[in-house]
Amino acid sequence: PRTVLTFGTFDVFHVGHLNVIERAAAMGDRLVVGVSSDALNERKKGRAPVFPEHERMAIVRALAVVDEVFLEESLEDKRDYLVANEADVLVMGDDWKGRFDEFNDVCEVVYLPRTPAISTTAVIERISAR
Ligand code: C2G
Repeated sequence: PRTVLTFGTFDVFHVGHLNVIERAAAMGDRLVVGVSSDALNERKKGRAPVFPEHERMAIVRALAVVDEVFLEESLEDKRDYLVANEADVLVMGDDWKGRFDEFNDVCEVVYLPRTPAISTTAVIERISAR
């Protein structure tokens, strides 16, 4: 079976997240999703996600196309995550274009176009403007 791996924070889950996950699933037989931990987000973005990691993982795990979910605790461990999950393909949105090309030796690396005009930040702004 062809295993696809994708990563993300998936905070305030929206249709842009769904689109990338569904397209990733369509590229193989088994989809594994690494959900970024709260601590990783705090280090990377200087703030915690709106929803805590166990809630973000529960939402992603409940999607029909998702087979397995794990907590992504460090960006530096990406190679280990790919190998441990026996990934054949790494799929990311094209905001990450080129950033994971170094993993081409362990799997295929594919960047999919982002869904336009939606983001967690835009959703938060829309809600605060009400
Ligand atoms: N995404 C998308 N279209 C949008 C918004 C997001 O296709 N309008 C995709 C991103 O490109 C990414 C996935 O949805 O592939 C998750 O996005 P984020 O939750 O913003 O993930 P990020 O914080 O970039 O975490 O190891 C990498 C990190 O875990 C990625």
